[in-house]
Amino acid sequence: MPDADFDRILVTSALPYANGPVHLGQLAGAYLPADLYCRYQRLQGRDVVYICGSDEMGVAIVMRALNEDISPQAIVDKYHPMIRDTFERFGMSFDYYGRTTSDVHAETSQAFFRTLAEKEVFNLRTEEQLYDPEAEIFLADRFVQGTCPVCGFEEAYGDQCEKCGSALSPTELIDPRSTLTDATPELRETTHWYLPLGDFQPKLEEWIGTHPEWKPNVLGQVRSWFQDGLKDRAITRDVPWGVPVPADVAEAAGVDADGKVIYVWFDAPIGYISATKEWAEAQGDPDAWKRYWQDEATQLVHFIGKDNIVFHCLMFPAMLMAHGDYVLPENVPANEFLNLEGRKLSTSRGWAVWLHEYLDDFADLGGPDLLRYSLATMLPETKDADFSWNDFQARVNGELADVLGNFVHRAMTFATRYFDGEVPELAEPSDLDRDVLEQLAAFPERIGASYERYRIREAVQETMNLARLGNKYFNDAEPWHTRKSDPQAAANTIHLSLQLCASLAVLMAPILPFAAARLRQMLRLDGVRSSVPGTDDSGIGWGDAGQPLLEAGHALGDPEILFSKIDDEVIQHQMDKLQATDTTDDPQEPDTNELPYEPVKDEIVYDDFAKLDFRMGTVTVAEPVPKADKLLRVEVDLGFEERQVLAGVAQQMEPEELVGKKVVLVANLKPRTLFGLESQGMLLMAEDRDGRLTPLTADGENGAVVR
Ligand code: B3M
Ligand code: ZN
Repeated sequence: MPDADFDRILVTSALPYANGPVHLGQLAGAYLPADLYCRYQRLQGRDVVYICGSDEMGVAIVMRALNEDISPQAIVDKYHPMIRDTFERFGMSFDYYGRTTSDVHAETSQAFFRTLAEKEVFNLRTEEQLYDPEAEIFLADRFVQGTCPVCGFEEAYGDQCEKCGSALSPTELIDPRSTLTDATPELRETTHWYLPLGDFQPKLEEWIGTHPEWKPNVLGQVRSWFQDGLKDRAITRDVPWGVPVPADVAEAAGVDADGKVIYVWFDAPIGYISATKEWAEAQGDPDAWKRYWQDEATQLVHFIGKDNIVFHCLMFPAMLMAHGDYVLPENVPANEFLNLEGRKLSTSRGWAVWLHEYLDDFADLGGPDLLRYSLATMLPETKDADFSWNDFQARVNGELADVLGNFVHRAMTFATRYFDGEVPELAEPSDLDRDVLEQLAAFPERIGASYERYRIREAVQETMNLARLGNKYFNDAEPWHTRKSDPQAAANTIHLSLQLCASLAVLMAPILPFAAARLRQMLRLDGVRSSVPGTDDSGIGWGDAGQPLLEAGHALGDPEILFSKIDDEVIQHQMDKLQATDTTDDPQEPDTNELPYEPVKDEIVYDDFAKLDFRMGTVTVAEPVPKADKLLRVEVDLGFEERQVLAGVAQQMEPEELVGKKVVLVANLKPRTLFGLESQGMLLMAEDRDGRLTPLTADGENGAVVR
């Protein structure tokens, strides 16, 4: 276990902007996996502090304030409690949930800024920036929109193009306009503090080099940033909302600090530190935060979504290195994105599922656990994943109800009916019984190993495998037969099934904390360590769950249904709701899901089909055709002869992508000449509704007839 070197674990989840409610995409990225991880670690008896809070500074808040026509303070005062309460209802087990408008945060981030300024880490630069003459304000980040210089998207923001993902600076935009007044901005001089990230690159590369165990999607992004070379980053802004640049620092630098604030991506990660300070204060141990941030025996883990990788793997670590007093993250298990019903999730287009609405809608239908479980099985850990309501229903009905709930119910009702509601005695176990005991013993470590490696999906699968084992064992042992033919055998089956239920009541607690509590109650299983903050490491813990936890003769509670099935109407209602809020109608970005399928052509007879001669071949040459920007000249080896084909794919694929590919060629098409070259056939391609082409390919030998 990697943690052997550590005495304590500090876990953070990205601080959500307090500019709207929380949706499923955020949950799947930074919150749910972290909560499972922390609950698991607490059951292990480890010293864990789990920190989060609302990100209440920055332009994202101001934009929302402008939208809702209220002040930034009113925005964060509206959304912070809403987010905090929704998380709580969902069962997020934060040790502390803070907010970055707190005094402690202002002091902490200003002190951090001051320390770096005193260490002469920053550069000051005076540059021309976009200024809105009507609003009399510099146009940072999202205050300016214009055409993306990379992809031509006309609504790119000053910090990023949402179409192609390029990171931009406001002055790079073509035809910029102010999002505040629509005025055309002018250039004016302003002075800002810069963090010279480039200077940190060698140290950052060396440090990242010590972490080959990080997730490949994270290392991949980090390496590509290194490859491009890290650039200086402005860490102050002329924005009317944020943590003010400390006046003493500005004065020492001879800069007018009026209206200048610390850039939100500088102060937000410091928010993790300020929240830990506030947690320590609330514990009555104000210095405790130092152990978690400054003692090398702390394992610091940041759970985030992939869009925050650069800040958590490069910028914040560089800040921590520059400061000198802090530990660096041990891991940053960032997740990819969650799509919704096959489409990119978009809050602005109403294509999202809001957590608070889910919690309201499913309050009497199974509550948070259903979503915790189904989302956990489909987390975008290695690549983007898709949430669909049909999957959700299938997970709940087919796994929670039919496997886990069913197993518990069979064991409990059998014990109630035939063993007076007590755990029967185990005597002279059969080979089957012994085998189950042996398998049970391996579960805590196996599931734990997945959590330790941040493979949360795998941990969930392994946990459900214990319920699967239970169901299979119950079926194979057939207690409904042995009850009459061999009562002790039936007693053994029920004894062991109840032991599996008890172990499940511990091991499923990270994923299904509410159902686990009900199961413990049903089993009257007391003394299990809690997976939420504020408990010590006494009691039945994770490792104990590999052994039988119930004594023979132990009195059980009444059987209850753990999970009910979700009806089709409930799912249909959610689908309708999603459609009703969807406002997608952006001509710039056609929604491929709504494009029509090409109609099927008129019927033919077999003889029509038999006239076509399709052959397998291998592409040996592919090259552009001069002056024909749509065509590639391709040579195909048909085994018995070579063919030259002109394929209209040059705008969609690189010649190199085709060379070496097995393709299917229409071999008896009358040749025709294009740009002076004879095309002797046609390559078969699959054309998606949006026009995307994929060559048809198969494994047959060159020259093989395709029919
Ligand atoms: N609020 C961005 C986001 O919500 C930002 C995260 C801060 S983590 C220190 O994606
Ligand atoms: Zn773009």
